[in-house]
Amino acid sequence: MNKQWWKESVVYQIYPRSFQDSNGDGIGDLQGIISRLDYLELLGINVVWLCPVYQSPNDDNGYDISNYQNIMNEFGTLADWEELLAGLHARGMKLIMDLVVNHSSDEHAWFAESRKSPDSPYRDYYIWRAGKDGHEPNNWGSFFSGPAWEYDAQTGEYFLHLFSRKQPDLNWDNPKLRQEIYDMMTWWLDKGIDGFRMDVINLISKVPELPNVGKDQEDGERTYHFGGEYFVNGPRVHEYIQEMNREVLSKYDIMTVGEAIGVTPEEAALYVGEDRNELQMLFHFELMEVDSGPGGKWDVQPWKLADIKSIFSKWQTALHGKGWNSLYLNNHDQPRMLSRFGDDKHYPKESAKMLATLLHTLQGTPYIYQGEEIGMTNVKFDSINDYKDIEILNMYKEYRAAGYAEEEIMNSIYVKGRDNGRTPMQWSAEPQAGFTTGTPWLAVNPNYTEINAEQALADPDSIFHYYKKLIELRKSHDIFVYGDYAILAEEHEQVYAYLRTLGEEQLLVMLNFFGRPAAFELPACVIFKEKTLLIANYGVQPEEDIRSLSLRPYEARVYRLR
Ligand code: ISL
Ligand code: CA
Repeated sequence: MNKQWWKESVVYQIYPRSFQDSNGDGIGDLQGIISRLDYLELLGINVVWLCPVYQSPNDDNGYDISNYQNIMNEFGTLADWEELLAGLHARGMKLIMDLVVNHSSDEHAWFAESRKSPDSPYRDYYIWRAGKDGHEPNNWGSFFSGPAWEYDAQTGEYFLHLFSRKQPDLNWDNPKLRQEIYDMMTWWLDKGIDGFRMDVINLISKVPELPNVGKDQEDGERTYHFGGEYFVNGPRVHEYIQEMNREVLSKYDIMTVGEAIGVTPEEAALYVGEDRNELQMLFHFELMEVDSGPGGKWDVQPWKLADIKSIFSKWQTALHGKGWNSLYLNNHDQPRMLSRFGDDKHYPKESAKMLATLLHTLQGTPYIYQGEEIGMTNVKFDSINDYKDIEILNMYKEYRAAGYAEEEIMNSIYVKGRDNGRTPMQWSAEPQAGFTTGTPWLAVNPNYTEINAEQALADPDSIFHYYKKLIELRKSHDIFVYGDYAILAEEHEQVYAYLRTLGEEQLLVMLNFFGRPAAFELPACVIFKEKTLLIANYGVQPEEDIRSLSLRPYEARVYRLR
């Protein structure tokens, strides 16, 4: 087994805008994060992934960067950032930064130059094309609704934007642009950061002809389609990431994780294979799609345990000994995992702990998203006006225009909207959950009076303390990190159970995914002389026979077998 610090780490993701406000303007900031470092240290995490803190007009909350080498005014200064880095390092924690280089902001100096003239030396930093018959150059749609092209009157051409019109795609086929990015990455690494999370990194290479998706829409109104076949894992993506690795990443002892929309485990192995010299981990999206119907993200369907099991099993097996998994069930783009995969009404504590047990007992590096460790939930605002996310607001307009009922749209937003994960961190039962003394940029979830960190710290049986214990177990037992994985009783309709094996030792994990008891027979192939209970979310009699048992609602148990 190839031991690495980043395999043994637990990562905590911070969405700075919503973590802690220090000056009462309602926006989380760097000094706010600094004031909470003791909390992170207590939890026991090793690495902080900081979502973008660079200068940005905030069309997409920092994922539209206008200056990669400075800090957003609302968040503080470079000096504050240095203080944060030093504070983390002093406590033995590391920092990874978000790298958003599929696109920049349209307010970046490169784009300001680029749009001036077709002869600008920066023209080719972005993807410009002439229109076709008074239409966009092709029929690709943006991830955030509408076309993926914006007409720019100054030169009479269109530029490509896979995300918002204020996020023009960078042209990775231009070696000068690539060098600028590598220099910028080096600048941050030389400041002492410990790695990068790379935003939609598998979209950076586009098929140069930028072909239409499906048939040309000659007649009638133009419609826009997902053009993924021409930019997901595009033709030169591995060449570019290998170059980035050679020029930058390989020179440092760092951690890298790429966000990769639409990758299979086979494709993932090309990015994270240990012999590939690219990245170390990916965030894949298969689990994030288990509750989507044929209509896509907003077409909400119930998930099936069989799908969850088969997706985890597939990835655990495919990357074993070859690459490394990242383990997550929510982030700043996703609904809260407790509301999505657990039961936030009847069994919040039990189900949050059960899901945590899953994430911390598989092979891979677990990622905790802020608030997950205290059981934060989805939110339901009455009006669309209370929402702030560009994806939600654009989708709302599009679906309204297409004639969908208000109620149906709001329901999709309640279940899937990104603002579910972006409501302010709930620190205490004080006004605004202790997040701000002012008016928060996005309203606090009204359940903060019951669900908050202060309460969680005071209750020894809280979700927080359970996370802390899981993290300690992972740190003190190699088998949690390196053990190999075998699913048990695959067909069981209610229970997800598996074995992890390392040398003579085994871990037995049993998880009831539902709010009703589940009878479970341990398969005969599991043989042991001794068993020790390492962690559970209910009281368990140590002498209990585990060959045949009834698991309580959302019960989770982890045994060490010898
Ligand atoms: O899941 C999604 C598709 O509907 C989106 O929420 C998301 O845009 C996608 O997962 C890509 O995410 C990343 O890049 C975006 C940014 O808005 C997200 O916050 C980021 O994580 C563009 O930079
Ligand atoms: Ca602030």
